[in-house]
Amino acid sequence: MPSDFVIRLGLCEVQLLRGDITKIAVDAIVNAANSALAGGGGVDGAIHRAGGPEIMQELDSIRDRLGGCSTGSAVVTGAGRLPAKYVFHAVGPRYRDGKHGESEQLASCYTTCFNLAAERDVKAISFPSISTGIYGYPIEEAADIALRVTAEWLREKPGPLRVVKFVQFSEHDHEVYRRRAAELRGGLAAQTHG
Ligand code: AR6
Repeated sequence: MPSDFVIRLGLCEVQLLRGDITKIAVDAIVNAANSALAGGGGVDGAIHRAGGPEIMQELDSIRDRLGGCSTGSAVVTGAGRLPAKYVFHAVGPRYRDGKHGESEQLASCYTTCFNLAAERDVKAISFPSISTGIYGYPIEEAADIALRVTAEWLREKPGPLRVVKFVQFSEHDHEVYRRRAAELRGGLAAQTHG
């Protein structure tokens, strides 16, 4: 799949792609899960369908041990039949009005996944647009948070990470990400190199 928008931040390439995240090979695929780790629709459903039952079996045992996963955090499983080593199941916030800590919780999803990636020597990671489907987070704000947290992370502790892929399912969301990235590009690059 061609990557139609690329930002270089230090040693890392940030790509914006339109497509199905389950088809794109990386080391770690991020899922937009729920706090019960119970599976669901949207990208979560697609990941379980494509990855097979092993992923849910692992989540069952994590749920037995930990009770679930809090909003803004993530848990790790293998990737079953997906073209990856890991799935990071991140739990984004349900959007209410933006005044209930949603932006901090969404930012925390991305930071947690970057931390998990660093602990596992992940070189390539892919993110869906967490919380912007069933959970209703406005796409413009969510794209800004995703891109800013990424730039901040890559500036402070890039580690072994070399490729970050943001995968948008719809053309509309892809256009929004591209527009936000273009607007932020100068600032993001300056932040990272400056
Ligand atoms: N590849 C990439 N992105 C996708 C795919 C795909 N195959 N399928 C959907 N998307 P959502 P949320 C996009 O609703 O808002 C689940 O039931 C989709 O267009 O999947 O965080 C969970 O179990 C949207 O832009 O996640 C939770 O209960 C984005 O993925 C709840 O939904 C996220 O939409 C989480 O809701």
